[in-house]
Amino acid sequence: MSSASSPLRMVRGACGHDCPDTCSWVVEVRDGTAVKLSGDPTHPFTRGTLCAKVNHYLERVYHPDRVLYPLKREGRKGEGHFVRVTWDEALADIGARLQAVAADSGAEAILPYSSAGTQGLIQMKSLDRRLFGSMGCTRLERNICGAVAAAGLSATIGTGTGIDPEQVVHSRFIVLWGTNTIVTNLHFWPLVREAQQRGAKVVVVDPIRTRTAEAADWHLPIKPASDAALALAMMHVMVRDDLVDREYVARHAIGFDALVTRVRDYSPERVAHVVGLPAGEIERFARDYATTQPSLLRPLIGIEHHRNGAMLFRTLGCLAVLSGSWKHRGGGLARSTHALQFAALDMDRVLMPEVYQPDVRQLNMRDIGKDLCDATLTPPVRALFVYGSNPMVSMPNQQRIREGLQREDLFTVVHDLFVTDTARYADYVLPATSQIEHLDLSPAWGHLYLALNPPANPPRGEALCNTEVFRRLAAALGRTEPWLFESEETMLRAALASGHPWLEGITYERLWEEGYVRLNCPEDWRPFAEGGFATPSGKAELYSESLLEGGHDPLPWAGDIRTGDGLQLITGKSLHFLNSGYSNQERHRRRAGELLVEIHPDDARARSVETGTAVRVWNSRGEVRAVCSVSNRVRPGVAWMPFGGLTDAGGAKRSVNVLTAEEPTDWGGGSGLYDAFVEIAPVGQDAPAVNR
Ligand SMILES: Nc1nc2c(c(=O)[nH]1)N[C@H]1C(S)=C(S)[C@@H](COP(=O)(O)OP(=O)(O)OC[C@H]3O[C@@H](n4cnc5c(=O)[nH]c(N)nc54)[C@H](O)[C@@H]3O)O[C@H]1N2
Ligand SMILES: Nc1nc2c(c(=O)[nH]1)N[C@H]1C(S)=C(S)[C@@H](COP(=O)(O)OP(=O)(O)OC[C@H]3O[C@@H](n4cnc5c(=O)[nH]c(N)nc54)[C@H](O)[C@@H]3O)O[C@H]1N2
Ligand SMILES: [Mo]
Repeated sequence: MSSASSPLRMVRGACGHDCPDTCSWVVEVRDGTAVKLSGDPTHPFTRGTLCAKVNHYLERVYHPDRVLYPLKREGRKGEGHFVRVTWDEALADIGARLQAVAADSGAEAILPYSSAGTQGLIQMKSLDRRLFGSMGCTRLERNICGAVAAAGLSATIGTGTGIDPEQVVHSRFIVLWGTNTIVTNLHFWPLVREAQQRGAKVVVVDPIRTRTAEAADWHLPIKPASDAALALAMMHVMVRDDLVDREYVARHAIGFDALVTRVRDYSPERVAHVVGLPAGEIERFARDYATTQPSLLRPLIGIEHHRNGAMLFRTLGCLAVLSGSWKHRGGGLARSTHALQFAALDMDRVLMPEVYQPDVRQLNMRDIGKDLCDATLTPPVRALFVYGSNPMVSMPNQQRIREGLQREDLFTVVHDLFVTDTARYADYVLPATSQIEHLDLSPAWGHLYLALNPPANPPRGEALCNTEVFRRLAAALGRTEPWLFESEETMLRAALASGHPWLEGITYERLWEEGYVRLNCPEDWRPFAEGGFATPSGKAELYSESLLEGGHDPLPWAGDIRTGDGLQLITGKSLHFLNSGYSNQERHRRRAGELLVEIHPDDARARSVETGTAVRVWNSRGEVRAVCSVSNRVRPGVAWMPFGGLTDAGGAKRSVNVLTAEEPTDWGGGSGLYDAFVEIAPVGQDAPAVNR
């Protein structure tokens, strides 16, 4: 090592990926280059370990395929041929094109499209919302992740969140309900293990024997989408055997008598074939759950991707109320903490909803393919501005999205770090900064720490962060209002100055000093020990008048469990990809290996396929090639494939969203991604040899 090189600088920051953990990290920088990035061992929740992806984050930052300059399309959409242009040229043209669309068809013909590619506070949403909102562009319903869970739970308990996840160490009966903790929420697992070592029982409810299920004390391999039926059967047992916390329910809930009548229909014997579990096992699960206090339900996101997703969450809410577990430290239900973080921060000041044009049309992000192809939409979508999202891979019905993006009369801009599958169809690709190249605040959705992420390094090439792109775009559009040009620091200070007690003493300066700070949530915080639910009635609503008004059953029920021909395809998150991210990187592709479809031995036999057989996986929407893996990790009737991976760019046609449809959930505006049905046959064989 040369002695002339400047000293090593250590910069504390935090991961910005769409993941509950929001790991704190330390970046080591020498001569303007980040040379090492490692977990910050002092962080009480993430404890210095990083995941299989972020361990190699610097490879992503310095990847040869990073987009370093603005690119303009040459050749046909989808071919991926671009030429370098300057930011000024790009923004002048983009500005002029957006203005022309707005003048011609109205600003609603412009669709801004983003998700949580970075989930930092201001890079995810701030100046973009102000700019597009004040122009009157179509408003995107960003309901692909978490909105259904929140809507379903809210119907019962008035919120989509619950207790502080760190309190799990005090639980004695932990149900990881449709969440693959070890893969998707790694840093929660050591706390679960700590509880387990103190005598807690860990149960996993999942149709797949995931890594998490394998590490649990008890795995209930439920049939997909039947969780509400299981929860109702548990309530049946609790009512029948007098295991309901009657005092808690009498004081803090409404609709108990009606619920008692409802759960009569859900005896374990009657429900057994619906949920695919023996009645005796349901009985035992119900009794153990009710009698081992504190008991904690831990769902995250996965189960909301069914058409009855909101109802699945609503019934879990009811279960926690009947058990009275909210009274106990470590009891109740623990889900995303985003609502708590965002309630503490002054988000109105950041988002400025008061400057938005009223009554503009809303389009759901799930429907992007359908909407882009819909010539009858008034106005049709004529310009699309994508940032922090890769809808070609992550949204349902990929063929239709491709068809929409291929439209010659659609003007598309994509701001990203890489030429993603979506970006290949763009007229302009704009280079985005990585997390170590921009300033942000990272509110976690898996815990209650707030972290500051200062830039450790200048951006590579001409990459710009989201906020800077929207400032420059506002200028290109001839806008001059000062609130379109606020600095990152001004917005972050404003967000922190909410006056919320959980932010008292948590200043911008302190965050620079300490890196991360825990919100001032009381140590032993039991949000609903004394009721206080934020529902219309102020009580937990086992019977919901608001649902009735919305045209739903006011009482919990099994929900519309989707059935179909063939195997039900579950496409969950995978270890080596972060949604579609990392799938362009050799290391992660190699580790993920070939695209597998896992099915049960009975289903394999019926289709004359075995482990290693190259198969087609298809339905009426399209087809994906995969390699079959026969295993009893998967229950009969279910096929498992990992979500993520490349399509065009890798030439591998891997995206499982070829097979999913834009099917809405019962309420909450989400997507029934996991209610796809497929057939499987060896490559070269037209029809499966199945006896139905
Ligand atoms: N490694 C990695 N981590 C990630 C991500 C990633 O892509 N990779 N993505 C991040 C994001 S955006 C999110 S939203 C979270 C999601 O975190 P999770 O909610 O934990 O993830 P999912 O894989 O969507 O679903 C979890 C489990 O639900 C199961 N499941 C499916 N249908 C049913 C059902 O009907 N009933 C029951 N009981 N279980 C069912 C699936 O088999 C799966 O194992 O993970 C985050 N963390
Ligand atoms: N079949 C199936 N489909 C699914 C799911 C599933 O489980 N199964 N899960 C669903 C869920 S829960 C989610 S959250 C969605 C995720 O869907 P998306 O939000 O589309 O997620 P990603 O594919 O990770 O795309 C995020 C993009 O943002 C880019 N990015 C990162 N940081 C920045 C930045 O600072 N600025 C800009 N401009 N770009 C940045 C990344 O490079 C990446 O290309 O997918 C959904 N789709
Ligand atoms: Mo997500």
